[in-house]
Amino acid sequence: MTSFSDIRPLLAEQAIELPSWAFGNSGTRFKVFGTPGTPRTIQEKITDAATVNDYTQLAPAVALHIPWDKVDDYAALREFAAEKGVRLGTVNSNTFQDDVYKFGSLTHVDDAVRRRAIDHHLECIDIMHETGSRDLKIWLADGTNYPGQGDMRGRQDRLAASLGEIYARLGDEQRLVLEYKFFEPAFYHTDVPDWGTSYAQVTALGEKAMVCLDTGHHAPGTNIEFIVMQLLRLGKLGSFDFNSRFYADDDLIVGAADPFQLFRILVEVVRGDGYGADSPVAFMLDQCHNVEDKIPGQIRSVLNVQEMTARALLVDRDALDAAQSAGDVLGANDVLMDAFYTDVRGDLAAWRESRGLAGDPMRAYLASGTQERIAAERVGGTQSGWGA
Ligand code: AOS
Ligand code: ZN
Ligand code: ZN
Repeated sequence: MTSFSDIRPLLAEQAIELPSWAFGNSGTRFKVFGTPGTPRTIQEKITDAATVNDYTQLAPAVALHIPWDKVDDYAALREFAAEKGVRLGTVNSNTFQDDVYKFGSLTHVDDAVRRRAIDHHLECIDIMHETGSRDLKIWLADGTNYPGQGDMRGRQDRLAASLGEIYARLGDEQRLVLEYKFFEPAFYHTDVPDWGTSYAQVTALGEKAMVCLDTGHHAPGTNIEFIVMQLLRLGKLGSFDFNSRFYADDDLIVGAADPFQLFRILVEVVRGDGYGADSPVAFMLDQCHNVEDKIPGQIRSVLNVQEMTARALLVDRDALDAAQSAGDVLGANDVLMDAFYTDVRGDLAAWRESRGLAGDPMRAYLASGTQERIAAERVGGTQSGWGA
């Protein structure tokens, strides 16, 4: 039987990167709601991310988005983050907002557009050298809306060539992670729609290229934990974008829609040695807050990941192996469900208190007055938002 005291040291190894854009306003294609206290600068976004880390000790890094988080002096930004107790993490490129990319970016038929998209990624790599970031994350909006609109084969070949140029610029310690998404904004075909395509593309590049799995980017009913298992088995799971979804790419609080799915994913992460300080898998959130406050929204998410990680670590592997080997269908299922149904909240609260944190970080944050203070202080200027 695995007990909570067995997993205590492992819990300290959890690190979840927060996306800078989670702290800006976001919405749907119908409306973006402004929220009092929303950051106006990247420094204020980093400050808010650091607040999440102060209350949880789970979020030591902030992912940047270029150009939304562009600054003149990245060394100064790196120092600013360090003063707040966090570091700058994954750099996310953006080839989905300029008119020139209407018909694609790294896959475009026009060499001039493709060149521009490649150069944007080279600029991101230069920035990564200054920020000290390891990973370049590429998510492409490339695709078509109608059968016949584009030559899917040609687009795939151009994608490979473009990625090859970007990959060649990576430093020894840097990596490229290629994110897949089955649809949206393109509705007929997407150029990197699934893990297989991402895997094929990154495998052709080399060891420093890996797959990024966004939990919201699959068709309903997809067995995501199977994909996690397979990518870990193949040594190609580079990172997660955690969020949850009810319908499409909803980018909701992690574990809000389906905590059991989050548990099943984390069980495979643990099983495949994807968890822990030495793991090559970066845990990130990719989440937007349309109607709720952003800092507590991020606190909720990292706590949900921590809670399900604890439950996944509690799975009694020996008992599970024995039941599986014996063909004990219901016994094996019982072992898994026992871990899932274990309420770890009390033990986690005590564990936090032993590390100088509030047992209930969410309640402590809400009682701290921070939300009211930033709402009062951050008047004037322009609130940041998805796309700005
Ligand atoms: C888009 O759907 C993807 O999830 C991206 O990972 C992400 O939302 C984007 O890169 C933010 O800029
Ligand atoms: Zn994502
Ligand atoms: Zn997404």
